[in-house]
Amino acid sequence: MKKPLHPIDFSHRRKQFLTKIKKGVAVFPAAPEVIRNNDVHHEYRQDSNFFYLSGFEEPNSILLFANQTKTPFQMFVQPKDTTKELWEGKIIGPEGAKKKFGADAAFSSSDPSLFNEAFVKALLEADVLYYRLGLNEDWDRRIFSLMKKAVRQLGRTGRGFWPIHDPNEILGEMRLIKTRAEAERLERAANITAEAHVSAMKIAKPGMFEYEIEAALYHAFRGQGAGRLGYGSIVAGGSNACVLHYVANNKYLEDKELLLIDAGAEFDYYTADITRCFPTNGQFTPEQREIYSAVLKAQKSCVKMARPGKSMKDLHNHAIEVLVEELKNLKVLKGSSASLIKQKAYLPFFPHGTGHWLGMDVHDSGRYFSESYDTPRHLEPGMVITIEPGLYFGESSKGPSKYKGIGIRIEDDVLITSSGNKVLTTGAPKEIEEIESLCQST
Ligand SMILES: [Mn+2]
Repeated sequence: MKKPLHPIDFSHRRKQFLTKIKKGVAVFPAAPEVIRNNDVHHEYRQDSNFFYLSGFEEPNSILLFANQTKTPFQMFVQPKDTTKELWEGKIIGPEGAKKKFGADAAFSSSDPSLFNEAFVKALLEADVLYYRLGLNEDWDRRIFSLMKKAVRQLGRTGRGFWPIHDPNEILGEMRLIKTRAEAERLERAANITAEAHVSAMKIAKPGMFEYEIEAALYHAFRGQGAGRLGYGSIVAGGSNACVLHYVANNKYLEDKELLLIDAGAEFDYYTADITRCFPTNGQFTPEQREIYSAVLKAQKSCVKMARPGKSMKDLHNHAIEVLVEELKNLKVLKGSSASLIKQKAYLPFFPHGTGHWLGMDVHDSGRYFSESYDTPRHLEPGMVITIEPGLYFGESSKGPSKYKGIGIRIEDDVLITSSGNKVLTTGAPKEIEEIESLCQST
């Protein structure tokens, strides 16, 4: 049995959020259901901010926050419906929303006028609206038309529209610093994902197809209780590794080529994000070893550097410095390091960033800069980041021909702590000897 996790305190999150919006009103529509074909839907996943504040997973729902009303947290949810429940499973309903999800008041969402009236009423007493524009055009139109209605109700006051703020600016900050319960879920996602990468190393052989490994990863994720993928798995053999967002996963794995896997399990709405590369036949070629060692050196050095007071930009600059030195040693680049860095001579080989915030979304919410968006912000205890430098020599690469087709990225998930950091993904080995011995075992 895995040790039980501390529960997520949704009511505490709501209290914090309500304090921050002051006299504002905030609206969160549930993620829309998306039709796949005819009457079949794509797999449903609740919107991250919606879930963060409610823990509520049903579609066709709305959260309405308004401090100055007697019911600061209102939910509009699907009504109970025995026929629908027969086909699709239990519906919580308004009563359940109050009892189990802490709503101060809850109503049916199937009668749109119930939300519309509550929203206009709350807006009339508010000074600002928190609503994320641009996610859903139907919703944008609905909100604008209700605001117009509210303005009309004000009469001739000379007052204009309510300013609209993106609630993600508040929630991004809240989500950025992980609580113990959140860190535990990320660690569980990381453990599940690491174990899946290890099993991929064990089973991959020349002659298999990328999708067989993709299927093995999914088996390992779901078999350990992960709800779903955190993002589409990248299972890229040979030069496919140089396609940064490769998704086809349908190539035959050749002897003497590397397999790059970038895949993460989502556990309880928190996702891991791990990348590992290993030789299909169990042994790195000398060229693969050279590039791998260069990336590993940069990656480990960045992990060492990750601590409060440093920024993501510092880590990226550091990765660039190490990789430029390594590329010079490998005779890929020539010249003074300072001018190579200034000219961005590394970009054809290292075209992406060194990491990102990680949490409910794989590229999680939260500012990367100071509040005025001008200087990189410092890392703080509780943040979880990825560290993922890479080097790529694609088919059209201008690098030495002996490196052609090699693409390497090594990615760990790192929790920033007061004394430095804790790597959550140590379960997936990254040292050459460990990888080779795992690949050679079955
Ligand atoms: Mn990543």
